[in-house]
Amino acid sequence: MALDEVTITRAILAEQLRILMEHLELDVGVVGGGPSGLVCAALVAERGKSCALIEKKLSVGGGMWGGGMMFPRIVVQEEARRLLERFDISYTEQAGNYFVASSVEAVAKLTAAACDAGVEFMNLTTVEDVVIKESGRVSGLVINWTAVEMARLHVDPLTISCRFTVDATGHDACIASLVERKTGAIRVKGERSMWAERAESQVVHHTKEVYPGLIVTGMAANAVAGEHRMGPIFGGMLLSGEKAAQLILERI
Ligand code: 48H
Repeated sequence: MALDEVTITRAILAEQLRILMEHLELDVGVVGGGPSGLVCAALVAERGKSCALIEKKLSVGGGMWGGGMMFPRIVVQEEARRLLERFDISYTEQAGNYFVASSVEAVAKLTAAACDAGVEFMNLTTVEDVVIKESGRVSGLVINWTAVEMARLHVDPLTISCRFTVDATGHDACIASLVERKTGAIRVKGERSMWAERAESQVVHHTKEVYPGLIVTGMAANAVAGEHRMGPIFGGMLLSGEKAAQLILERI
C-alpha cells in the first residue's frame, strides 16, 4: 500500500479535532499528570465521568519518574499497598513494612489505567488561567500550548469547561495559586521542610475542595495547607488522588 503524507496528516487532524470537540465540556479536568493526578483521573473515568488530564510537559508522570535522587525506585507504605495492587504495580517488601516499586513501572501502569478508563490526555498544554463567573465557582480551564508560554509569545488561549477542576500540579499548586491571585479568597501557604511521616499523613487530610469547584490533591494539597514534604515516598500521592476522586464522585 502506498503511504501518502497528506492522508497521514488528514487522519491526525480529523481524529484530534473530533476528540477535542468531544472534550470541551467535561465532568472533571485534572491539571497535572503526576501520580496524584493520574490516580484521580483513572478513578473518576472508570466510573463513567468524562475526564481530561492536562499536562504541560511532553510526558505524564510528573516527579515520579525520577524516584529518589534519580534511582528509579519509589517507596510506598502499608496503607497504600492496596493501590499498588489495584493498579497491578509489582513491588518488593523491605524491612519495616516498606514496599518498593519501580518508578517507571508505576508511571506506566497508572497511565495505562487512566487510558483504559477513557481519560483523554492533553499533553504539551498548560493551564494558564481559570474561569470564575458570578457563581463564584471554578467552572473552566484556560489552556494554551506550553510552547507558546516557553517562547513568551502573545497568543490568546482557548477554554474548556469542567464541573470539577483538580489541582494536581505538585509543589507549585499552580491552579490554587491562580485562584489566590485572582480572587484573594484562598491562601496558598507554601510547602514546608522535609518531614515524611507528618507530610504523608497530612496530604490525604488536606485533599479537599479549597474553592468551589476546585479540589487540590498530591503535593499541591500540602503546598496550599503549608504542610511538609515527604521525599520519595509515594503512598500519600496515591491515596490523595483516590480521595480527590471520591470527593468528586460523591458530588456528580
Ligand atoms: C498543566 C501542569 C501545570 C499547568 C504543573 O509534581 P507532580 O508529580 O505532582 P504530584 O503531587 O502528583 O506528585 C508529587 C510527587 O511527584 C513529588 O514531587 C513528591 C512526592 N515530592 C516529595 C518531595 O519531598 O519533594 O506532577 C505535577 C504535574 C507535572 O507533570 C507538571 O508538569 C504539571 O503537573 N503541571 N500541567 N498546566 N499549569 N503546572
